[in-house]
Amino acid sequence: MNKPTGALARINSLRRFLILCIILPNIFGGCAYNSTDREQLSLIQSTDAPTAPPFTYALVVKDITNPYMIRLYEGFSDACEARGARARLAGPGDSGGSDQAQIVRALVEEAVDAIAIAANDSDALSESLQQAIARGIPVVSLDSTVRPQDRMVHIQQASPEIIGRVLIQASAVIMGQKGDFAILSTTPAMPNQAAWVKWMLYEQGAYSDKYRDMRLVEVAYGLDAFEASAEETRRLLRDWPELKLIVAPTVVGLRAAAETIAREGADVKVTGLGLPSDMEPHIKSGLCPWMYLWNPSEVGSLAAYALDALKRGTLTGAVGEIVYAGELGDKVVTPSEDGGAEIVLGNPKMFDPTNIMLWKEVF
Ligand code: RAM
Repeated sequence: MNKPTGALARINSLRRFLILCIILPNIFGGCAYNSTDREQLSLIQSTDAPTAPPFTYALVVKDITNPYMIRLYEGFSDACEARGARARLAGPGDSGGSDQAQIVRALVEEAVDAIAIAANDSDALSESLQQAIARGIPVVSLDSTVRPQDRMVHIQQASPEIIGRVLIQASAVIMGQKGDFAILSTTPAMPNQAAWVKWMLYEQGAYSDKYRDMRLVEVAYGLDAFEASAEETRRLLRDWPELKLIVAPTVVGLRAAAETIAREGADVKVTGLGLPSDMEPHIKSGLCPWMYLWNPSEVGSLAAYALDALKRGTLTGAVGEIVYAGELGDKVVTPSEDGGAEIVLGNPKMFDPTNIMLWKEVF
């Protein structure tokens, strides 16, 4: 074996010296420790690896003006801090979608350490996410999926099947299982919205007897933008004078529909996925008898813990793996309905007059 030289030799000789310091006092009552040793000790300290800069994890949201996305980031950044990493927020100024790929490419060039993304359009993102993966940058999707091959794992707020089917079941109860209703979504390409609408249509079709007196007049699209969603609501009220309910699986669309109906004084109800802090007046007035969601901050937090585990090599995203997620506890990777893998946060929560005053303070 080669004799150690240089810093390693000095480290070894100092180590022997320090061991003698421990042994000798028991024999000779003390240990000479002179300036040469101090220099050698400082040498060891100076050869210690400099403290590595913290990892930087980027969250690419659908639209930085969407309050739901800001709450995703709040949880994401808190969890990054808990893991000693830096958080970066990025995203288009609207949900038009085209800028997300450009933003991902810029983050790849910046060599961020990991990327989490809520997709506007999974097809449009594929090439840029493949560039990230090719550079060794771990990628997860959260809230809205990208293709399984473009991510290590998806962070799923709740089962898309449960969300879609529960929204139709709730719509049926609210409108007395008869009359005209419309769905107000965002865009046909948004992965989470498309999955929820698919399951809404499945529920209505699979149980056609139960819903035989309900007529779905349209699936309308408000782009996850308040004004566009409000305009779509006004158009639905004009085009379908017998409309009894609008169900909106988007926090922006649900708030826009509720506020537009209230302003127009129309006798139409709403339900869907909403932020309690947005919807409290409409829950209390009965315009929205009840609605559903999950805590977006927890979705963001779970994504950050997953990215950190991927970056540190304690997670690959394979089904069956367990990831530590702080206050959320340990979460398991399970198969997702798109053929990939996901980590599911939990089930949707229901918000109604009995609990809205509590939850509006939370998110
Ligand atoms: C909108 C977005 C988001 C969705 C929520 C419920 O803010 O479409 O992706 O999860 O609504």
